[in-house]
Amino acid sequence: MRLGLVLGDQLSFDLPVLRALDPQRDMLLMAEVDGEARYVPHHPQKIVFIFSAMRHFAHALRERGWRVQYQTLDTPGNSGSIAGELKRWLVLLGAGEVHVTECGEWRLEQALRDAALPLVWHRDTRFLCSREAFARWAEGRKQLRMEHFYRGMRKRCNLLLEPDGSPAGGAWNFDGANRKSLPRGLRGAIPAQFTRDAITTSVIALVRERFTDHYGAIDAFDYPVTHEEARQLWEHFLEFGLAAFGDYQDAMAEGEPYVFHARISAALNVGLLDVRQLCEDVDAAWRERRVPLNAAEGFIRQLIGWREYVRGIYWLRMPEYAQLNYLGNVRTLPEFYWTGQTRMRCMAQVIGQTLKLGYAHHIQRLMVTGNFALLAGIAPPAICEWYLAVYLDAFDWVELPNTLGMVMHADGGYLGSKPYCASGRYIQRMSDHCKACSYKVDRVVEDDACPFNALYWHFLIRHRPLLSSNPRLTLVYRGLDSMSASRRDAVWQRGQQLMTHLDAGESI
Ligand code: FAD
Ligand code: DLZ
Ligand code: SF4
Repeated sequence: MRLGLVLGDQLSFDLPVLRALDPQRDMLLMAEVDGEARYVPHHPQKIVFIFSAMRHFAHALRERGWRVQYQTLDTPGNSGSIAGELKRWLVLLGAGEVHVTECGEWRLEQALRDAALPLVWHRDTRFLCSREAFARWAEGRKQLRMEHFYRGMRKRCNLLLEPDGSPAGGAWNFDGANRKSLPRGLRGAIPAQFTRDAITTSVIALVRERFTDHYGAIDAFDYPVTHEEARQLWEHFLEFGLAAFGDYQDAMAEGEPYVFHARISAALNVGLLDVRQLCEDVDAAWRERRVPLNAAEGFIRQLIGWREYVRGIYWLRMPEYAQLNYLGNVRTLPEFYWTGQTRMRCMAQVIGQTLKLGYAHHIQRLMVTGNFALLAGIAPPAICEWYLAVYLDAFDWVELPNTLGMVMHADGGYLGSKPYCASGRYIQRMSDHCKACSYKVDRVVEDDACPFNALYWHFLIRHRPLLSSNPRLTLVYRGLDSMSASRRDAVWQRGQQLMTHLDAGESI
């Protein structure tokens, strides 16, 4: 008899381990363990989501004839770690081999490799680009660029192509058309809703009791926990969200946590949705003229471009990638990231919805909480831990390159060509938060001036030796140089004052 491991983010019926084993002869192991639930202070809804989806998947596997050894968190004898459970059940069941699918996270894969177990590894075919194929693509390239990778993927996957193989609409990228702010009076799509069954209700009770020390509310939990529910979420987006996704991809608005975003990342990352199917559905929606090309292209780029690209970089560069700190940041994470208590309206909105829902869309993560961390010089491990803890979709393979590389520029520009630093003016353009803020977005040095403004210039001044030769920052440095010396000094002083508040543990 062989034992097959199914992890909390491996809930797919076509998981390689399931294809390699025989339901008649072999046994599957699924385990809720403290080690995975506590290695960062995960949002309570993230733990509910994973445990409930795991329990539903175990049921579904049993219905398909599999024997599943399922350990709940409070099963007596639970060793508390995945490696510990494998060792225990290998002996108890007298199994000869343990079959495992590549892990999402380097940390866990290393722990399993170190555990002296008779492991048989399987490549995770749920991704479109294997670790090896990405390494071949990257070989010999001095700089990696997502756009080049993406074009290759479009051709390889035959998505949004004309019959002659050229890109639909004559261009690979319609980003220029995808930067509209939300017009007054237009609301985002109404989100799909899900009812809690007995399994989810009992998991909520367990998490409420056991994880009182983790930040984030549990009450609003409203996520799909089965393949059928995830499909409903996806179809809801195809019908009500996708057509406007392109235009308003970068928009933010008061009280609009989702705008026209799909909200599928958590379900996709744990295996409740299949990326190939999603891409085919979007391609079909465009061909049948149900959605415009800028929406279909924008969406597919996120899935076969960014998602696969960041995973490729993660596995190419781990473990040393996690240690990078190009800008030499050392500041601790301000307490308000965990409470939302700040006078900065944009930050309070994004952090508030994050604590309530375990969700924020890409521009909120990149240009609000990410931008602030970059400008304020937060140490990469501290901000990476925050992103890994607070979002339902967060797994190291996707969170780390996005945070450490894209947001913090801690890899020196390996993943993206320039830091996404921005002043309050960007947030003003893409949202209505500034109107409701007690800071003034058009001021820089005054006590009531938007903190993003002085911090932006402070960032550019203090990192001048590392950043000024970047051709994509030439104009920005020209703007800095056109300031009078006294103005530059006043801006620097205001930046210093804000940093002093942060270092004293005060909210701003
Ligand atoms: P949509 O905007 O509707 O996009 C559709 C899908 O595209 C997403 O579900 C996701 O699977 C994929 N996608 C979009 N952008 C990215 C990206 N940059 N990288 C990878 N996939 C992408 N995404 C995660 O899945 N897990 C994370 O831990 C995570 N951490 C992030 C941290 C930071 C600092 C930033 C800037 C981005 C992060 N992202 C992460 C990417 C992105 O923000 C989320 O995938 C997205 O917000 C999920 O919401 P959605 O499903 O509504 O996405
Ligand atoms: C995120 C998570 C949590 C909270 N709990 C578990 C768990 O108890 N059991 C499990 O198998 N997986 C869990 N996961 C997902 C794992 O952390 C994930 O499989 C690894 O990070 C590797 O990608
Ligand atoms: Fe955010 Fe500044 Fe606008 Fe306030 S004024 S909402 S801090 S960008």
